[in-house]
Amino acid sequence: SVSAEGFDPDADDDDDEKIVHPKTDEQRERLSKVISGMLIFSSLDIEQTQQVLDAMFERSVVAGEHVIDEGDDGDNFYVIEKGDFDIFINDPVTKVPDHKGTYKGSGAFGELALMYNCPRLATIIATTDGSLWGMDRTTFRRIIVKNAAKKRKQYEDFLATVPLLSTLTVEERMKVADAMVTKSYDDGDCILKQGDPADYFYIVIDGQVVVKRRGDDQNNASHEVVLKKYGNGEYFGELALMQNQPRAASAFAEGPCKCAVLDVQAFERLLGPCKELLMRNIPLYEQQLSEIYQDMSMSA
Ligand code: 1OR
Repeated sequence: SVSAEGFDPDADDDDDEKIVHPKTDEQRERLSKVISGMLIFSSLDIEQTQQVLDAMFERSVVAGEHVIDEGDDGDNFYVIEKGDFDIFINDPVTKVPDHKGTYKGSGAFGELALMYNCPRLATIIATTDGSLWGMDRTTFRRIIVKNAAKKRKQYEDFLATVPLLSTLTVEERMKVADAMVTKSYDDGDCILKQGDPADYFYIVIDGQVVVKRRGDDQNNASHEVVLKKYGNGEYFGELALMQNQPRAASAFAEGPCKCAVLDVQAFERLLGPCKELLMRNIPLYEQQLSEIYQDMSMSA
């Protein structure tokens, strides 16, 4: 399992020579585009983002290539520009690789061994030809891990108040903080959209979120019903992730709001111990939906 013991970014020498991989304008532009929406880079300042752009290097892969093997030492962190990649973890008893998930054309991997100074926790295999951007271990620790230390402080108190996470140990909650990113929304912004593929899990930090579902009534007219409102410390977006289905409803900011966001891999890796709590809401959603539609057909 992951250990947070190696988490000491200050142990790395800050005066290290900065690593620069020269790039054409075209490459730099492509890389900027790839990293612009990525959670892991979203809290970096301009200077740090420049250093990331300088340090990253392009790597092509062919279908079938092992980019990372579980148990190896961690050298690089990778961001996907193109291509699909399977995630395997060896069964602890039989040692047979178990398929745990897939990156489809986007995402990032290889941060854990660098973050926690531990062997690789999973095997990543390209299932198509593809293109990656890599970042060496030293740069990753200097920039990303240093930022993660700040995030632990920032999220520590808040996460301790989230009921869903109450069964986690302090150390488990710290790892949730490491993987989390804050996203801010203005009134009316769509946070996630019904029918879209599921990518993130959300906890409301501040403000209010309303979840609405579009459906057809008996006359096939489509309308939107409010399913639920969420306030501080409440979570949403778990249903599609757990059921591996498109979003069943849309979520909107009601007034300005802030959410803490986890990607699907971090959700599966870190919230396993909360699964029972997460499952509890699922029958409630179904019941609530059938009640809403019953009411509508009665009043029609
Ligand atoms: P790494 O440096 O350990 C393998 O190298 C990478 O696979 C790892 O960082 C993550 O970026 C990525 N558990 C562990 N690592 C995962 C997982 C994962 N998913 C992606 N990686 N899961 C746990 C399953 C119980 C989630 C599977 C969806």
